[in-house]
Amino acid sequence: PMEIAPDALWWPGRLDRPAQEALVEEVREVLRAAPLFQPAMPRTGKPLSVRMSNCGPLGWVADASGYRYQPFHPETREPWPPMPETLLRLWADFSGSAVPPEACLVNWYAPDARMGLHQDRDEADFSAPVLSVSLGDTAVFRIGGEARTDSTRSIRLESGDVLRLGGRSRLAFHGVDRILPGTSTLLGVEGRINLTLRRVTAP
Ligand code: MD3
Ligand code: FE
Repeated sequence: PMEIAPDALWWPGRLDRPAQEALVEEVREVLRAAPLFQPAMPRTGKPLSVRMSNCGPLGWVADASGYRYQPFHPETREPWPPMPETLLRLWADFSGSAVPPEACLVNWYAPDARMGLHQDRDEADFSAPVLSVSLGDTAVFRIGGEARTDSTRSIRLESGDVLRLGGRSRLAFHGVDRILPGTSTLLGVEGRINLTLRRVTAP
């Protein structure tokens, strides 16, 4: 892998096309049980452009009352569907963590969606890495340091890429500047899916 920031490892094209297709099928099954919802900014209630869902015991949600992890879908109130075996295996292969992931956030980017520069701080355990898998259209991804003003570098995350954010990169600022529509045929529509697998609770 390539180290794109201290302790941030990037495996470009790590999943071949059949593996990507199998993952997309599993994501579709997750989304049948737990439909995409539109998260909103705390306080203002301004909608984020990325739509989301989750699988696993806990899921990340965002609404006017705040950002948090909870065990059920914010609209259906149903428990999140189980984490597919394929994702558990990916975590075992890439995370370097001996314990299973507790949450998989599914992010859906329409061609015009983006994600502003932010830190992931809603987890009670920063010792475990975050594992990201990209599917569909390419994203222009930006990563900096632990201060918002630190310099950033940007890379193009393509379908099948795997990224592990651990150690010194776990609290790095990062975001998605834009999607490059039409760069992948995987999903049959323009847009991108990103999966992030995480530990959430204190060790
Ligand atoms: C760096 N997702 O869900 S994945 C997120 O492409 C998020 O959907 C982006 O940022 C996406 O919070 C980026 C790569 C990623 C994920 C988590 C990180 C980079 C990270 C956590 C810490 C540092
Ligand atoms: Fe993030």
